[in-house]
Amino acid sequence: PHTIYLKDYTPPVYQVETLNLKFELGDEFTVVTSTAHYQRDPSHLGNTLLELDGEDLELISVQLDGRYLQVNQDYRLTPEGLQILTMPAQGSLEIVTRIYPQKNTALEGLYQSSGNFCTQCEAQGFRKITYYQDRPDVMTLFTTDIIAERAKYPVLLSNGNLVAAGELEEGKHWARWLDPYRKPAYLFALVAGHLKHVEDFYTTGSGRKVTLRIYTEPHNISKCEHAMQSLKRAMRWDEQRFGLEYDLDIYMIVAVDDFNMGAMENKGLNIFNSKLVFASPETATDQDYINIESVIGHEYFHNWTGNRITCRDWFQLSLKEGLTVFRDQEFTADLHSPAVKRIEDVRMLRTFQFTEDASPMAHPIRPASYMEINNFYTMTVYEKGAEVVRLYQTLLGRAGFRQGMDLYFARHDGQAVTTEDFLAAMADANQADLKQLQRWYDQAGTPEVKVTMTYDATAQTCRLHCVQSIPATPESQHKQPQLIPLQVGLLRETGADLALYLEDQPCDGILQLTQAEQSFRFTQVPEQPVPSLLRNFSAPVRLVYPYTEAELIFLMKHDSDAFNRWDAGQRLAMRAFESLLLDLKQGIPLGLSHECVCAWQVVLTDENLDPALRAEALSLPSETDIAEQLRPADPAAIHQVREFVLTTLAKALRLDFEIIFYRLQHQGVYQIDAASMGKRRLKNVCLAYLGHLDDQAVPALCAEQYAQANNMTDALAALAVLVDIDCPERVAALQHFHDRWQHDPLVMDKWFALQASSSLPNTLQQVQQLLEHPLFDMRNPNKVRALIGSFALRNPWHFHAADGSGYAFLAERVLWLNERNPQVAARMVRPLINWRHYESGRAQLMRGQLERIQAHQGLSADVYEIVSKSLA
Ligand code: B3K
Ligand code: ZN
Repeated sequence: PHTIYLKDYTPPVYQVETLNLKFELGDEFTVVTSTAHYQRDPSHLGNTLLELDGEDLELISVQLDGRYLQVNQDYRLTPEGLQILTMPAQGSLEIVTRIYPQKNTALEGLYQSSGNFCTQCEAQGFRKITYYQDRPDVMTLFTTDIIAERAKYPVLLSNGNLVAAGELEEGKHWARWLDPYRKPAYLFALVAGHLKHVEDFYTTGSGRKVTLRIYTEPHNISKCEHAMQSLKRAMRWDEQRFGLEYDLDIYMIVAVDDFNMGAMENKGLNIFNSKLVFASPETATDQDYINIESVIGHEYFHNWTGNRITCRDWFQLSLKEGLTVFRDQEFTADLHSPAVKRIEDVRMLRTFQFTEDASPMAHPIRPASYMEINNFYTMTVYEKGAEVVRLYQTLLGRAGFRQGMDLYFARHDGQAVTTEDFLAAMADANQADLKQLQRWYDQAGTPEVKVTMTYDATAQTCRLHCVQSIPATPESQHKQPQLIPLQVGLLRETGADLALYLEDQPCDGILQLTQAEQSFRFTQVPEQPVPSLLRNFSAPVRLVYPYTEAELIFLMKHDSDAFNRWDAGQRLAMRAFESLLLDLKQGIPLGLSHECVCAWQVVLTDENLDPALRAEALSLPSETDIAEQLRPADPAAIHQVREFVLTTLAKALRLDFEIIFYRLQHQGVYQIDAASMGKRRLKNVCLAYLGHLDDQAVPALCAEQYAQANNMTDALAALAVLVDIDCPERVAALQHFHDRWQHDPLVMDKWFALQASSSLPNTLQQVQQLLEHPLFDMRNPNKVRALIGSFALRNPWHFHAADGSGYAFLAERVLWLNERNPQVAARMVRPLINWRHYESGRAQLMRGQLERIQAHQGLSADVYEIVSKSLA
């Protein structure tokens, strides 16, 4: 595999005016006829080579303006595709290819899922359908004809509007779809199958009536209502918040069981992993409901940020993904609790993106090079990308941000653009100088901001001294300072916020860090304050400040910023873990300070605090978080120390946990509003703590909740506690769950995932046995993620078993997947890549498995890129 560089970008020589596709879908193979009208860019006078991408295609014929072309004379086949050697300035090319969707296990291009046809073209799947310039800066008008047997494939769908349909001989039928908007090939979609749909309508702000449809296999048709309502909420929200209306007469979503990712924003025809569509109280958790709403929103929002304005090239991926994630975050925040949403997003960012940014795969949100673009659909491009978009809003305010968006659409609608174009629109609309923000796009690594404070009682001034540094990452050793908005507050002894004056000027609390080292002097500060720093997580950085335990406890109680109240608790816990790990090493008996325990008691019992926020505060940093922050990591010690803290809190606060648990126990009719979800969350956090008590009553309590639950959230929460306890109730509940849900693959994914994350000693053995379970299927990405992904990512203690058995298991699965589904294989190998962060014994074992994978013959580009970079 070779490396592709951003600096080598050149615009396409030919553009395509129209593209007509004809699919003859068969039992064994599919014949694709593509007719494209090409137009050479007038600036390229002499260039007559037209290069088309193609992969795994059987070429049948090529015609130029009605004349059959001869191989080697008129065209040439290369490992990358097809070259037309004598292409005129304009001409129609008809290419016929044969493809084998039924044999497509990579789930990229045209493939089958549950016997139905579907496509996944982003990023470069279209080249597995026909020879074409498979790059996002080639946009054209698509017309798609689909021909198939009516009995097997009664529903035939593609992008845009259905313009004609009819019957053919031998039980076949056809349909023609026309998409009136120019689009790149990655947004093409086709679906054919035995599907049912639910239908609803949405009237846009300007009064156009849009038909909304969700297609599924018939047995799931009753589980689409939440997705439909979510879609309508998203359509309304985008009009209200960004003034953006939908632009076609129909919006279709198709749910499929076999899908590499979550969902895909194909124009007018989204294809979704069924996991992100189906919901009913019995089968979906609160988190599933929220995820569905957010991803339905995300794909819908892409219609403007991604489809109407797309990326010039794949290095610009964050242009659409960072922006669209930011939009879906704001959507969820506006509809539910902004504080809870912020906390959850930051928790995920810190656990997974910070880890990625400190790994051998670290890359800027706009990478400068890649081998396999599918490896760059990352936490960095998506989540850090969204944080960078948020920087604009923090700096410009909501209104300024909106003006920037308006200008971005006004300038670039219908175009394929770059992240610089986005930055320029934001800057120009606000007459602001944002040049320094460019560094966020070009430099990888999580910036560290070290703050110290000095207070001068005589002058009544308070100085914050800030030092920023960005760690070296593979793409560069020396970094330039970035523009970091640091939102701060100063708390009085009463806990109230002081009014802020910077050098006697009133200040809104947002400090702009632009240099490696910088001081800010607050005046009119009558008493020594406690600083609240990086409020609402105003930038994706690691903030370092020498807080005392007492100061953190004070912030936990008083900070007016809900995010920082939560974060103070996380810092307090992290401090405790750090010192306990030292004690453990030195053989000192473990203990937790009385003040610490009381601090959590205060949060737990604070009836004025939103239950969801109390639940967040009680959810301590995960073992993965601890491993990432306290290196080199010893996963066994981390597990022991974290269990110690949970058990200590459970014992000390048992009565409080019980009181709250019993008070929230029965809530009557299941509702999915934020308040009900918050209560369930708090109740189940209490149950999880109680699960750490060595008490006969606990399994019984869980078994009872499991049996009584009228919703999946409560049932699963009880089961999650039971899977960590070796008791008859565990066996009975797992068996019951299996028997009750064996007909429902999505629910069974939860059953597999639960067992893979168990802390009981024989978990790896259990996981290996589950591979053989009749309902397990290695070819289904959801199953792989549920069983193998959960084990490697959600069960660090067992995955990092000191004998290396977890690593060997993962490597073997990666090699199995490598042959069949490289994208999923490359995802699964990632838990090994941060081997340098672990103590030397484990580090060597992890490296050994990476070397074993690297030595394998026939490694896909996807896996090769990750493994070779992590060993470099
Ligand atoms: N754009 C798709 C991701 C496609 C992944 C290609 N390997 C989903 C999304 O971000 O909305
Ligand atoms: Zn997206």
